[in-house]
Amino acid sequence: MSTEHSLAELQELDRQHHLHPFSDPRQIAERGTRVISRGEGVYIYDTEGRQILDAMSGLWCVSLGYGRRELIEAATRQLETLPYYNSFFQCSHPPAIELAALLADVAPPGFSRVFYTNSGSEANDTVIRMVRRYWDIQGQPERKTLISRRNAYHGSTIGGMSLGGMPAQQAQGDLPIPGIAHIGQPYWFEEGGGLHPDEFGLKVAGELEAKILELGADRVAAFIGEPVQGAGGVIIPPDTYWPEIQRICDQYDILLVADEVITGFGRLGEWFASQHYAIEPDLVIFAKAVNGGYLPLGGVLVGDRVADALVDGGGEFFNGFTHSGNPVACAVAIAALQVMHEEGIVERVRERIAPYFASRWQSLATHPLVGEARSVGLLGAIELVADPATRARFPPALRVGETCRDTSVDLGLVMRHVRDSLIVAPPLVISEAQVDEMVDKARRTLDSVARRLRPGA
Ligand code: PXG
Repeated sequence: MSTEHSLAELQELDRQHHLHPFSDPRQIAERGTRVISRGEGVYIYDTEGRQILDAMSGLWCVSLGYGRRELIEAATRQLETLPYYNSFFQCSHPPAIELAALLADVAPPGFSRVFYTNSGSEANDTVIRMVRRYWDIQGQPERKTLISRRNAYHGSTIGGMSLGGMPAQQAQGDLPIPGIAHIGQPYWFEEGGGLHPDEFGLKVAGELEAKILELGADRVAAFIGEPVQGAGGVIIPPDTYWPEIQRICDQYDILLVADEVITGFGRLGEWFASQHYAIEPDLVIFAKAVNGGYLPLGGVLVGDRVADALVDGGGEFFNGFTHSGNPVACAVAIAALQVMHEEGIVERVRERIAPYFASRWQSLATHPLVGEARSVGLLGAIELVADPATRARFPPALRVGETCRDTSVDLGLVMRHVRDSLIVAPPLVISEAQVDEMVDKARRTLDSVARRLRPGA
């Protein structure tokens, strides 16, 4: 159908009939949507055939690039064999079973079971109910509260967004729901002031202990965090942060939930970022790159402590979705894991491409618009500032981050902006030459915006 319409017609139909997630309809009406019609490798193409390097892997998910034959063929085969069956009421099917076993193989030690959802949001909602169920089974039903963080993102369902920590988003729909508390975030560049990053890491981790003591440890069910906050702006915690969070969770017997929707499946050069940061979570949330982002699939890796309780003492857990463990989505995930094993994708990220990306990305740090360039694995951020020496920001009305984002797309590079920072999460299969292209386009973006901000300079 899309081939029958010109770009202008598609944009008009989009405006008339399609309500978009996280988009201002007035902006869409004024500027039209960017209509992407094809993808190949790390590149996407718009309806006019223009090639754009997708340094966001779609929305952090197309980790193996577009057009992978193995994934397409796995989906096709499964559609022909069994496009749908469910896993409710003692039913199962080979793709969900085989994928569960493969996930147990790559999961951190102590994980042998998985609960499937279609998305990260549903997985977070599942976790809220699962940790409360766990404490019910333990005879501690008053342990209800989950502690999360400001500027976290855990999805956009009522539960996911309640766990999230973005006040403007939560104001829509009267969130958070009861039983969710928030502490600060380990965002040194924005909030660290004059503290050394290590000191700052300990300080914000200490807020967890203070919150537990305020609420009473016997009322706290779990702490949840993204190992690296993604949508919040690729916030890379100081080295001291996670060890201290782990210590506090252990001391007060609080379940630790790692939301690895963005960081899972090789993004940091380990299968999971929990391994990179030596976090020992009780539950791991995943989605996105589990099947290269080709079809909706998410879930919760359930550590043995919680899984054993659910299995041995729980009876029926009233939670699940029509498409929990959809066979086609699972078949593509099996193919994606096979590609990752065969091509050594995780090792390639850790040993080759992440170090190369880090050095090239760091070269942007001296640009006059840049206050900090940071990266971990294949996640990168740059902080846009009016004065690198004082970290002073531009006036928000100038919308410098958004201008940079728009300019970069015009130059053939998808970056995302979060307020006045720019972030990237390129496909794990990106080559060195494509990293060069990405960083060169990012630099040209900064040059172009700097010229507009300071015409005389
Ligand atoms: N947890 C984390 C850490 C996420 O990043 C979700 C949960 C929710 O997953 P689903 O599959 O329900 O979307 C996410 C999703 C962005 C952006 O622009 C980030 C996400 C989704 C859409 C846009 O940064 N993250």
